[in-house]
Amino acid sequence: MKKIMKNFTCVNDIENLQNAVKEAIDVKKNPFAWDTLGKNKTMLLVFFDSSLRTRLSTQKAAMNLGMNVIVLDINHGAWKLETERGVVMDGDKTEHILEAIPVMGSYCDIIGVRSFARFESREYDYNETILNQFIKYSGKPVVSMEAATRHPLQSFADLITIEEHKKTAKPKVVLTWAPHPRALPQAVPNSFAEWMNATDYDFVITHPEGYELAPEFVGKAKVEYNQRKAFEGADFIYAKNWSAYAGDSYGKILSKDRAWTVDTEKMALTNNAYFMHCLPVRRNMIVTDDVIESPQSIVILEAANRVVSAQTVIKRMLEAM
Ligand code: AN0
Ligand code: CP
Repeated sequence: MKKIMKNFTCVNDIENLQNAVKEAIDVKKNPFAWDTLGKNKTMLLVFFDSSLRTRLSTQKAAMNLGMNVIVLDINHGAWKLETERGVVMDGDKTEHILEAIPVMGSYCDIIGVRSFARFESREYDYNETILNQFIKYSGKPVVSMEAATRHPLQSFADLITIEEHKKTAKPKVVLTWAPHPRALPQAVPNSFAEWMNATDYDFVITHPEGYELAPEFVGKAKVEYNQRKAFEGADFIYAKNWSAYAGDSYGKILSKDRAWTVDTEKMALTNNAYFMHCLPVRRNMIVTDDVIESPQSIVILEAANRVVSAQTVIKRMLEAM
């Protein structure tokens, strides 16, 4: 059956999760089975923000499908873009995004976009203003490579990794906040929560007071403010820092409390849980050296699965063309 996928921005774009994981495992086993699917097709990857994994894994995924790939760092070599309509462009911005997007779209068949939350306005970020302009004006299928509110390629890779490692049908998965020196977006935890809520796992979120995620992402998850209690019996610990979402504290750091760092003593409370993090990770802020280097740490396998999630998504888009 042909699966139509126009854009990939959230869990709903993947439809049946079990089928998607099965397809991903097939892709992983035989990555070159579809190496002519993307012949003479071009993937353009546009970065407004830094990346190591997303840049390399998405490129590799498209190459495995026989595509040509172009990567553009907007902030290095392209013109400075104005993103607001109606602005008199007499400042340092040379080009408007409303021309730049359809031009970029005219050079490719699929377009990937990375554009983080800016923290200037919660409304601007949570409306996914930049990503939605790409969807509206590029004329091509759009893959989110982490937008303001979600990081679906990461969450899909996380789900694949959990499915590969789980020892029970419904593992206990704990998303834990951990400290970080800079204000980070909620995209990774939002997205992880959205994907976990689409499974039947026992899903728990733990964070200090004030770090509540948007209710639409918390969904049916259990929120436990006592990190140690949350860790009890966990099969997977998924660590991530995020800044506050709520009202006036949106985008702010409320705590850098290293009592929340994931360490050996806390991991001992779990059911010999696997440790996960999307990377890049700050050692001894988010997680101690001992935990990230332990045999239970699957962060490298998790990152490797980014090729698998991206290839499954791009394959579906090519099949729908
Ligand atoms: C980004 C974030 O937290 O969204 C990207 C993670 C994949 N992390 C940093 O900026 C450190
Ligand atoms: N996990 C992840 O998306 O990493 P990069 O920011 O390096 O792409």
